[in-house]
Amino acid sequence: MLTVYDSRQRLHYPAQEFFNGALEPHAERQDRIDNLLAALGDTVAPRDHGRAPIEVVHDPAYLALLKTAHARWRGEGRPGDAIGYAWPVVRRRPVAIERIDALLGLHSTDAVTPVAEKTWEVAYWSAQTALGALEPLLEGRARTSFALCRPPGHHAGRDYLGGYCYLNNAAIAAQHASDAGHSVAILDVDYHHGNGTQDIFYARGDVFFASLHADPATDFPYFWGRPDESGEREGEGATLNLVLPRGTGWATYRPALACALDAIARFGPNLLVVSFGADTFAGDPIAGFAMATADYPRMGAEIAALGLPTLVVMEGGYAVAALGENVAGFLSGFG
Ligand code: OKP
Ligand code: ZN
Repeated sequence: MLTVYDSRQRLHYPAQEFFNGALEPHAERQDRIDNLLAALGDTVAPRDHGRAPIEVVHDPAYLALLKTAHARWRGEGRPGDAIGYAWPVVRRRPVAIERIDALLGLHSTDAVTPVAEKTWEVAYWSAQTALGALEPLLEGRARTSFALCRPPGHHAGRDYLGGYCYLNNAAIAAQHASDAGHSVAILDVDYHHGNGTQDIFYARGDVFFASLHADPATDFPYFWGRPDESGEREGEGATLNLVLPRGTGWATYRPALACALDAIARFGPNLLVVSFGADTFAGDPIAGFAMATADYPRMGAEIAALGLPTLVVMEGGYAVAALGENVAGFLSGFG
């Protein structure tokens, strides 16, 4: 399996996140990368596709903030990472916002996603990694490829960060493939709902989005991912949310996955983007499913049976010691 990775993705280290009411060490750790690299072997660095494919998906004011937030935060004399703590109340009228504290609230969904010194650079190269892994699929040089993205992307929307995500790597790659003339479906099998990806394509009928995830009634991101969210306007019917209870293992997961794969097959894409999170693993420290290491090759094989050129994009997975083995297992399912 072709694995694309840029070593600059290791530079990002948000120190802390709010977890159970206190600032705790951040779960999206640098050593996730080390464990993945040890299990996956050789990688190829992406070429630089530049900002253009990122700017198709993300808002310019948001990108400008992401790039400057940490320096502005420090410029105001604040220690540590830039992190929002005040958000515009739902339905608050639009007002001119200048203050960095307020801008962070305007362009974020939560206080678990700090902007650290290198966040822009690292998120940029994570997005380039997704584009770099897509390239051989577009050129017909490979059937499957793996984008070893870090930080993850599926909670980031057009103009907001959240859920450890800054740029939506899967959406950027899907959009780029769509712009190259492909009919694209996105399958999100991270433990958490891919709210950012859903939001980006919600009103579009040309990109299909299906997600299997923990019930947002009990799990992050709480405000998105319910089964009645099915798209809007031209996008009506092009979003599919399948909600699973805590404790879900392969026996419960498999039929739901089959349902998502059927829906994707009916949509009839010619390219698949998989947002893959290994946080469905039983040992994950922040999640509640019960998937075993031996289940990941099965999951990969079921998805591979669609027979589509497939870009696998790394999302979550926080049981660091088992991460590489679980991801390598999933990729092995593609043969
Ligand atoms: C990012 B990705 C649980 C708090 C959850 C945020 C989780 C972000 C997950 N008590 N905190 O989808 O893996
Ligand atoms: Zn996740």
